[in-house]
Amino acid sequence: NIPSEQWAQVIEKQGSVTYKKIPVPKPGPDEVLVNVKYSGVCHTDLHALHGDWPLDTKPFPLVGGHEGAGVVVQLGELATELKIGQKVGIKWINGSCLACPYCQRADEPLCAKASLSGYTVDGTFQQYAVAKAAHVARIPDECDLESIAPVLCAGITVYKGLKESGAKPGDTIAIVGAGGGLGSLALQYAGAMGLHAIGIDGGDEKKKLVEKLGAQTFIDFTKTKDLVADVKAATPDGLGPSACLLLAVSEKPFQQATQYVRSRGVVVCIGLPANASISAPVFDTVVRMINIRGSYVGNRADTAEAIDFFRRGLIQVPSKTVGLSKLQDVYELMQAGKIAGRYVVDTSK
Ligand code: 8ID
Ligand code: ZN
Ligand code: ZN
Repeated sequence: NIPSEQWAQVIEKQGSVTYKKIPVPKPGPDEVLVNVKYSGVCHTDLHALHGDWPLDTKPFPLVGGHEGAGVVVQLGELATELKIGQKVGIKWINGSCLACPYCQRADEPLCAKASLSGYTVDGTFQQYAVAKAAHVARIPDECDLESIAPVLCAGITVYKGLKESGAKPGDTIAIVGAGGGLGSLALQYAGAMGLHAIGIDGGDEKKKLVEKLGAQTFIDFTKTKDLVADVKAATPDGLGPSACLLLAVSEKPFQQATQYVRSRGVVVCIGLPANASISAPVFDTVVRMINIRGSYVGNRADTAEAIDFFRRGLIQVPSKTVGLSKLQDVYELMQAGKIAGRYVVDTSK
């Protein structure tokens, strides 16, 4: 009983979405059709809406969304490893070639042929979406689809970023953009991994959330007179955090992090502000042995691990749910920087 039409939020022109009925897509042989119940709204969806990245989307109409949690309702003939009714997630990496040198080493986010949900293929802001069977996230039956949705991009990405940071239990890590979607999950993954977190963001609502999620210190970037000194002072020995996760959608913190991270520290770039660069003095980078690196979502094993942290009850996602029909309102709040945590949309409303 798969309908032929469904509700979706469609980008027909840059900058706005239209809530309308569109045909239900059909899965190819190596794909599944997923009845998306809930989808998180990631800041990446806003970048897609505005077209502010140096990467083309598919031609419009485009359905955004890549934190979709739902159940399998139809299997392509080769998708024998999944079952009808099974809980799955559609993540940013919708599919990859599985054959190139990166895919062979399970670095599938680096695959030049990777398809991206809600960007190069239609995503999860619709009731029925298609994804490659090999790539859909396997969600254990006991997990609640509404609360796990944000794990499917935000959770995987920050979990991977924390692994890339090399931080060890007992280390202090700075989380920049700590009150946003990725940030609020980063605080909890960091806590579950035995790290101390310094949360950096702006405003009292984000301060409250960041402290509730276990940060040892909150630093308000809109109020501090010397952010670099404040971050260093927040570490027990005053030498600065061992690592920093940059999740903010703004260039300035990318320049600051190399100054407050401790010597031999790791600066992990994850946020993707439009037209931004990162630069650091060569002298300091050399004599303080600073590492600057990027981290991009996660592979299928990172996905399974990030989901397992959630299954074990270690990750509570601070989210608000509204109907899919209200997506434009969510985008406006996000644009204004007013979202503490994550918004999730319910595709049935
Ligand atoms: O794989 C990846 N690398 C990946 C995966 C998913 C998302 C990258 N991203 C990118 C998104 O495209 C976006 O550019 O990460 C960025 C953050 O996504 P998000 O967490 O979904 O965005 P948000 O909920 O709007 O949170 C951003 C937070 O940054 C704060 C804001 O106040 C907000 O809470 N922030 C800003 I803007 N400037 C700041 C600053 N100077 C700042 N926090 C501290 N200092
Ligand atoms: Zn995302
Ligand atoms: Zn590949």
